[in-house]
Amino acid sequence: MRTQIVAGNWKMNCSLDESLHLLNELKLKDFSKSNAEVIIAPPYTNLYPIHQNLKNSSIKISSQNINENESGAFTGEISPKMLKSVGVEYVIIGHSERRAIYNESDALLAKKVTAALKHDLKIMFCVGEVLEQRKAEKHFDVVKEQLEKGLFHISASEMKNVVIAYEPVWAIGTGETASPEQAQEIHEHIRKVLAEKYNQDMANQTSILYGGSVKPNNAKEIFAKKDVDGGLIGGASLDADSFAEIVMSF
Ligand code: G2H
Repeated sequence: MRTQIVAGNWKMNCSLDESLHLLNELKLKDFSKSNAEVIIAPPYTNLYPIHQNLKNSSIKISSQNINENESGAFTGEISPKMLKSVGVEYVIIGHSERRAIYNESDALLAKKVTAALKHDLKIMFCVGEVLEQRKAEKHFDVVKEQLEKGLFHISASEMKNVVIAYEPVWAIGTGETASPEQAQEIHEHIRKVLAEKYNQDMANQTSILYGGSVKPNNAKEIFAKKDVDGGLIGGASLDADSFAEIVMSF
């Protein structure tokens, strides 16, 4: 059976005090009632204090980004080794905001994937089409190309450390959500692409998350689809009750 995951992407929100407050609220929730693995991705500045405050909790920590280099003159950047040293287990790579606002190319994302794996960091690799591509019915091709160019240079055994997050850009932070059927259709496509590149076993074992305006009132029906293995949650992850309700949808 695949690992079910609910990950909260806090984006550029929460000062240190606010992060610790949110964390304390999350720690009061009984996530053992859910089958999902719970991950939070706070901003860089709050990773270490959160790690320190997470002792004895099953919640795992992710960063929202990573630099592809080992070390050196890269002002403002954070290396894989630094992330590892503050207790980070996962990294988000290829979020559409990084692709669009910071012009992160498929080639750069491929380097980030290699760097993360080299340092034993697990990856949540994001793919997803923009509205024009969806309207032109190019979404299947777009997602396949993003996987081929950013991820498929790694081996089948390395894929065990990768989770894929499908996030249609038109549904991110907009209140628009893909319907459960739209999510299922493209998740099934992603699994087929994985099987063609690697093998069916690998495809069956890979968790594929949905992201894009997941809220407590729509999580259950999206997560009920057979190829949807969880969610990458933005806005709703900033409220402990909402996030916990989404986690409990499993
Ligand atoms: C998509 C998602 C989290 P939101 O970016 O990755 O954000 O749930 O706010 O649409």
